[in-house]
Amino acid sequence: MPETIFSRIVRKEIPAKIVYEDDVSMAFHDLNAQAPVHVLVIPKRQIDSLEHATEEDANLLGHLQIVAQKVARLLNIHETGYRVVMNCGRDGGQSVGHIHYHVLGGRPLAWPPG
Ligand code: DGP
Repeated sequence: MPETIFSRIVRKEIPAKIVYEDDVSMAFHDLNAQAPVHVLVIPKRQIDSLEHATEEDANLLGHLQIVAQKVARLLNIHETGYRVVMNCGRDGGQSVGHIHYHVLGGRPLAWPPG
């Protein structure tokens, strides 16, 4: 599995605007923000895609969702609402091969997505 830019962000070799970090996860602002709040929540350990996650990753994936909730509260979008989404594979629009949830908010978000 080739390493991505996200592993370098985890090791703090390249800068990111980090909003939350713990032993197993990190959350930082997306470089290409699609909403007033757009944060990525990632595991520090690389899993390249949801398609390759296993039952052993279930606790970690659940943890990332709770981190997404923390991020929403930290950035004060928890009352207006937000979206937590993970892109998977080509048609899902995934461009970085290190699993991540997008936390989007700060404006009304259209549904269905494009
Ligand atoms: P996805 O397309 O779902 O794989 O989302 C990848 C996101 O990662 C995309 O919204 C842009 C963001 N991104 C890519 N490279 C960097 C980077 O070096 N730093 C930050 N902060 N975000 C990045």
